[in-house]
Amino acid sequence: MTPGTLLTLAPTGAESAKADVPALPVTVEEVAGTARDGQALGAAVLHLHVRGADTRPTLDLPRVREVVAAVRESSDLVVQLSTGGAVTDPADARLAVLDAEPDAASLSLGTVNFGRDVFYNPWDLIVELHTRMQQRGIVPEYEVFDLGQLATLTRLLDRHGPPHGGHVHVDLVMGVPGGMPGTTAALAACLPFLPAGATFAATGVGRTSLPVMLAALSAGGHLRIGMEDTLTYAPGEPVRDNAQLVARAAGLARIAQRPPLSPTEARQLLGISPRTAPVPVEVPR
Ligand code: KMH
Ligand code: ZN
Repeated sequence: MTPGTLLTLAPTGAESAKADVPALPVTVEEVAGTARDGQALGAAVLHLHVRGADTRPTLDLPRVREVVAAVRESSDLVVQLSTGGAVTDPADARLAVLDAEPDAASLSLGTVNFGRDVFYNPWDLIVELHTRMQQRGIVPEYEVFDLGQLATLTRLLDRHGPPHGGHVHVDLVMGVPGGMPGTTAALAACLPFLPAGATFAATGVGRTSLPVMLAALSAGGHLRIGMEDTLTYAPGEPVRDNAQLVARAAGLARIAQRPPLSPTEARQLLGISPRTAPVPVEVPR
């Protein structure tokens, strides 16, 4: 059993509009504050989609660099940039995100229906992301939306070698309309197909958030939480802010006797070099 729980905070995503969800962090200051508060409550990794000054999703490199720098100023979180972006983003712009020099980046392992849209992840893009991350010392988090994408991961590692840092970490993204359901049975079905030595986290989108969290903890997995995936805290009760979701996940992790890992411990687990000057943030254990 893994000793602690890696909490990845995905605070914003590319799908919700600020006008519809005022608590969504979109400005540089809001994202930096969310990172600081998230770390104080137990988050160790920030899965980051950047918004422009107009609050809409953007892959504009100067803006991405600005937000990455602000997060590093305000927290010690591992900065994991999304290379998934929005469903409308072209492959070259998604690849260019790596130029912002994050610690880590997401890497989606297959095309999936995404509600009424299609999230395109053809094999050649997967290979290009994997090999560019190897070359640049960026650690991937492999995003898996369906069971067959774990077979793609095995093929990728067999043909193109291990990721930078040598450790394979997978996030099972469950409950997307078009992907695998957010159920204990689906999570359990994935586990035998993880590469040897890999760790996994799970994310339950929407109302699957809580059952997926409990299933992942019971199976020794880690957690991704945040307003990218979950906007309702309980039936009829909108999420107040990302801190509320981190606090709930940290509490469940402590109940499972696998308390949240610090950013330093997360770096060790994921094979990311330590930060030279960590930002001191008090974390209750
Ligand atoms: N926004 C989704 C289309 C990722 O960040 O890598 C893709 C996504 C996955 O969120
Ligand atoms: Zn994302």
